[in-house]
Amino acid sequence: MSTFTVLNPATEQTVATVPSASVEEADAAIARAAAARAGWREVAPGERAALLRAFADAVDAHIEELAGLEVACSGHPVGQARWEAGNVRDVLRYYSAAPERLCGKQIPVPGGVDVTFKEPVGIVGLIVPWNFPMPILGWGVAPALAAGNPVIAKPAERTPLTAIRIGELALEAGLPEGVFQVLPGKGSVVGQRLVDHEAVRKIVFTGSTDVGRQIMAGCARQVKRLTLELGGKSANIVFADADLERAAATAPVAAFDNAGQDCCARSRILVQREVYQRFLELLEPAVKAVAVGDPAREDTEMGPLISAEHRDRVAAYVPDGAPVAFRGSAPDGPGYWYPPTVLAPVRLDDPAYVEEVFGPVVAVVPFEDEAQAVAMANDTPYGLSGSVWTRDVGRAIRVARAVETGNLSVNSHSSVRYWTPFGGFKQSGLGRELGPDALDAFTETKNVFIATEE
Ligand code: TAP
Repeated sequence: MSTFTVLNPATEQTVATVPSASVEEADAAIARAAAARAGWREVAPGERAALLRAFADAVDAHIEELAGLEVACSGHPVGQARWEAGNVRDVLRYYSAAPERLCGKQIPVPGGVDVTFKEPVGIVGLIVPWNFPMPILGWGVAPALAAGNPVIAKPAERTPLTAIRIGELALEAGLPEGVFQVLPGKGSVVGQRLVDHEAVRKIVFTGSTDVGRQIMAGCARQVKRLTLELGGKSANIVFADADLERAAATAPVAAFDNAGQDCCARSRILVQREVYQRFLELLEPAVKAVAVGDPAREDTEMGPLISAEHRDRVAAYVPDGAPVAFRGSAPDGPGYWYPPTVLAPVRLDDPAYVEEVFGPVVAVVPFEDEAQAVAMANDTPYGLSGSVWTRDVGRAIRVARAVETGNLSVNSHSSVRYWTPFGGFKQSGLGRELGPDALDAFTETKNVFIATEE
């Protein structure tokens, strides 16, 4: 049996050794899901809702345990990890209201009655990345189960522990066997099998754009349903009339949350030329104040990167001689630490400005006017997130509409809430998660005409 060693990224110590499933084990899990499918679909809506609420309660009763696992496995600051476990609970509760509201339509037609039904799509394969192991799991599992589908989740190899525990909690809460399974293993083995197996009817993938492209090609062979949440290179656009103090105070969170390993990271800060210097002066103390260190401490704001390889990848974006304007701190000694780093001025063809770094590196560049700000924000194959800072309401709306991304915030650093839609334009993804419409991704509309004429 092959295994994967989970390391604590803050200490480099072994946390656990986890079995890595084979293709045969993936097939066995798919067979269990297939056996559970009809039974889960037939569970009465109110009962399915009650089971999801019981599942949410079980997660709620284990927030500290789950947070502790995420601190050890992913290096997330404990306060953040608690929020992430709470997000799984909240998303389960939100979608527990769905089974009793999966309403179809009655459409007027001559000669009879026409009704539509929202049928479950079938077995869902959920492929989760390492950067937000709990929330991204919950965003797929909760609506998929609510819509009546069995789910097989494949966590990332580096961060399987919280998913495994959440899978156990689902069983303890009373979900029938086979309805929600967690199958740790390699993407190229288990993930690929979920894509290739004909009994799996839908894939939900979050991860890199390169792997997303391969998965899309794989799904095309069977016209398999697919939701993709991929990379980003989002812009934080600061106009001269903005509340510069607030924009600068929140820019570090927007760029360095989860050590920048966040697809929504606003890793390009575009600042109107007349306030560019002033903004940098305000940003410097905010960046230096980010508390980087032991993720188990309550006051830590930023932990380590996920792995030594990933730290090397991030560091390659800041070679010797890179235009580092200023940096925050990072501990010495064991752990995959990298300090919050601000690049300015940068060339617009600098890879750190163009590519997704997925680490705590942000580039600050000036712009002249609104048209240029929008053009610069859109000059990327990605389109996931972004922010606009201005006191001019008309401009806020114009720019928010003109920037080609799926989630924007105005005068705020954050735009993700479980009851509002989340997803990308362009190469940042396909489809939407969260919010009321996410159920559509896990159901097929069936149209039935019933003749009433004699
Ligand atoms: P990936 O390497 O793309 O891995 C994501 C998941 O896919 C992992 O579980 C991985 O398994 C699996 N996988 C790898 N190859 C596969 C294949 N051929 N078939 C099926 N599954 C496969 O990304 P990552 O390194 O985990 O995460 C970082 C990237 O994800 C960043 O670029 C980031 O932008 C993006 N991301 C985007 C979002 C959203 S919401 N848009 C959220 C998080 C991350 P292994 O564990 O074996 O590698």
